Amino acid sequence: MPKAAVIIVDVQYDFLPPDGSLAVPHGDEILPVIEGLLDRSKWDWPVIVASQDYHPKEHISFASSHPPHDPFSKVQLTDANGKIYEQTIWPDHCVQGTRGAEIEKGLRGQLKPWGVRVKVVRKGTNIGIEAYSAFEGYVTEATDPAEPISDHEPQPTESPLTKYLRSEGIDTVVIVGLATDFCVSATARSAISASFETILVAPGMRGISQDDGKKAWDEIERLGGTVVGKESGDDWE
Ligand code: VGL
Ligand code: ZN
Repeated sequence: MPKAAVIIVDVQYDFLPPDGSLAVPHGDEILPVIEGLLDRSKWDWPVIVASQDYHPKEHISFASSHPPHDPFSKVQLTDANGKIYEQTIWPDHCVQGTRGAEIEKGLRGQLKPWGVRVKVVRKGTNIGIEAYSAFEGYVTEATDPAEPISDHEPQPTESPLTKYLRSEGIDTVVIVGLATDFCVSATARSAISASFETILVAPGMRGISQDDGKKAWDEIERLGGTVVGKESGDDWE
């Protein structure tokens, strides 16, 4: 029997219409899908993980840190090894301690009680490093609401989430959340690299760009993952 964890990526107010600072179009439509997935009378997940994009103020991914560049443009940055890379820059979002960073309330209610086998993974906490994948974050003992953490946590080198899932005997991950073309696809690619059987539930995710979201599904399938419910997922005009 496979042993599957569900990973809910970044279902936070700043990614949700109507007033998130980086609202994903139609992002709120995934809430009932996730509610169904977490219905304990239907499904019995041995592990549930919710990731939380959790940036310090002035994070490197914010356009406001790169004047005069506009949100959604790209800038060239230099990493710690002197390598130049391209980074899409965003409106300020998911700043630690703000409402926009909070996981959506209905979802939070369903995740209770936090603790054993229900974990929050926080990512993007290092001011100078972007982190899209939940596998680049910290497995926290966070309670509701968010606790403050240090602004300058170093990025973990080995993935705490991989370690945690393995310790629970998990071999399969079922992924939903926001946004398909960024954090969901990065999380799925990490999961595949770490040799987890990887399943995306298409109706439970939306992309910042609908087109790029669909390209991400193709890419995940090419890498060996599975995408279920494509026909009914993300089919708004
Ligand atoms: C995300 C852009 C910036 C995401 C996070 O959750 O997909 N996108 N930070
Ligand atoms: Zn972010």
